[in-house]
Amino acid sequence: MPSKTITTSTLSAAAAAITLLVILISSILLSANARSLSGNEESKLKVETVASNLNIPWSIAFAPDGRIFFTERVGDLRVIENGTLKAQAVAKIDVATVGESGLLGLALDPNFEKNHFLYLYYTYSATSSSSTLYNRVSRFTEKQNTILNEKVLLDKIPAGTYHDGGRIRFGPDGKLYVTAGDAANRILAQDPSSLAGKILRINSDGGIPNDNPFSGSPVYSYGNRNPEGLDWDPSTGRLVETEHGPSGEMGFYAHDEINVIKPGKNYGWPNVIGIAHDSRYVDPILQTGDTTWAPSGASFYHADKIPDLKYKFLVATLRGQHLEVLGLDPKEDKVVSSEPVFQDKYGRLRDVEEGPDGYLYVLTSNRDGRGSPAADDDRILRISSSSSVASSTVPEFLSWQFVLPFAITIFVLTTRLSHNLRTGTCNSSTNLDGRYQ
Ligand SMILES: [Ca+2]
Repeated sequence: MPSKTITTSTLSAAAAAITLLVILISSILLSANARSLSGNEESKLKVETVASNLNIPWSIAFAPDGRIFFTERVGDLRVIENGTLKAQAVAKIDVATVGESGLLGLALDPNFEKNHFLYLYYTYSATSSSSTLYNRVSRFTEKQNTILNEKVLLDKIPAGTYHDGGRIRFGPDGKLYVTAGDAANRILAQDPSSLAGKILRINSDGGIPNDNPFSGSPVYSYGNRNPEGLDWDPSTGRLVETEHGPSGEMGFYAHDEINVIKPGKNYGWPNVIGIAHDSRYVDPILQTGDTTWAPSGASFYHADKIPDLKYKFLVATLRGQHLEVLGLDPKEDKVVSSEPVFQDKYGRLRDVEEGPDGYLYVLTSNRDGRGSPAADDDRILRISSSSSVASSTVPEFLSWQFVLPFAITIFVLTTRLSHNLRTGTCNSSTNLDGRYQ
């Protein structure tokens, strides 16, 4: 029978080795998972074309049954089913397509599986003979790749050749958020009675939520020049928005903005531009200075398929011709990292959305009159990870939150066990009675 001394030292050595091994393995795996975005992020991404020869795709949405709906600015709502783009449009909306206007935003109801409600944002002419344009948000019922029963939810949003906003997205609160541009009439952005130059918030039936910041009004924030993208940070719940800066107004250019949108706040346009340090207005958390991105659709990335992008805020840029990858501080409203990918590779980018498959879908906008379209433009691109390491994820049981307590527990137990063996006592909670005595 081995002596207590030999048993104790052998046990201690074995436990220490196990503890070290667990820490070592998890360190290796975690360091692989925690790669920073610095340098050559693009080489880790694989790009495939999902659909081509499109006409200015503007917004994309994923149905729970696997179908992918998207808008084309010329007025077509289209669908990809079983991986194939249907030649026939789901609907042809009678839109005004002057300059930046047309069929823009698209959202599916959070309860689409049951109610088949589909929401569109589009520009129309006030009358057939009028040059007055408006934008509106309407709800339709989708039925076997057609849409029926239009119900106008929000109407007479000022529209124009330029600055039509147009993104619509459901928030985690179940409300529908709408980005409205200033319609090139900048004074409207500061007018609380106008729907132009605002972030708007409505119920899914068009009603005004009781907790909106201005009673009876869909206005959620104001002083927004031409916002075209918004999403909610999964780690903090904050609403982050993209906004085009000036293109010659009052002699100013560029200064595109990323803003954290808070209810009832004034984001400055046209009284101030970029970061103004003026307490009357909320400053952007990022401005592009003299560089123009022309930021459009944007999404936070939630999935595990592309680990380097997890929780990053991704921005599709038009003039900038890249996808901007932004890291936001989880505690403060500030940007802590910024890296462009796909610079000049696919041209102008209109929207980026995460699919239910965990891949990213990016819409090009090279036929919008400002690009240099390739033969097969426009396209919908699917972004995945090119590296097998990057596409695998660290199992949850190897996360630090688990590993550290586990290692500490092993250490404490073995230390206590060694002590007990040396002193010949044993705590009943370690359940070792009879084994070593
Ligand atoms: Ca601003």
